[in-house]
Amino acid sequence: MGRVPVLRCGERVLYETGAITRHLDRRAGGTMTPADPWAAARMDQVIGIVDAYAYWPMVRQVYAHAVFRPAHGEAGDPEAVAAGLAAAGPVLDMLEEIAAEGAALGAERTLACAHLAPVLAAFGTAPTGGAMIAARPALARWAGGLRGWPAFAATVDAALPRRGST
Ligand SMILES: N[C@@H](CCC(=O)N[C@@H](CS)C(=O)NCC(=O)O)C(=O)O
Repeated sequence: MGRVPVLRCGERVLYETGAITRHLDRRAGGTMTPADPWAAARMDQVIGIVDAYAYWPMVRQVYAHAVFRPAHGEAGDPEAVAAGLAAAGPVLDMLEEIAAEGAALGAERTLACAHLAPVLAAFGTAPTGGAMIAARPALARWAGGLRGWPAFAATVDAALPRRGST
């Protein structure tokens, strides 16, 4: 499909983010997958929600057109931003419900955190996106914790152009 990420391990090639993160976690002993079946199901549910409903509107429509393109001197499409913001609302509501239940949170980070963190961070750099996250208290707490996650903080600043930056 001409997409990233791709993991190359010797002769083997693996693509699809969820397959890559699950594979890496299993190789490391599964420390980012909860042992509790419901917590593991919530983790998988969040990964599914991000892939199916969140990535396109929140990253490819809102972040790409409100933040990334302008930061690179290209015009964003306001209609794409508006469509993305409209589609993001119900997605954030689903994530808020899961975050409020707490099963996907806990003291330890799960693969759901790894899947969700970059999408929330990108969406949150758009002003309306940040406000939409802030309006959902449990999700906002989750997003705040993810911003302070050392593994995430070590990569996000280099990866995400900020609005108004060059
Ligand atoms: N289902 C794939 C989607 C991967 C994907 O859409 N990657 C984006 C970047 S995050 C990409 O490569 N876009 C390039 C393009 O669409 O041309 C996965 O979960 O890995």
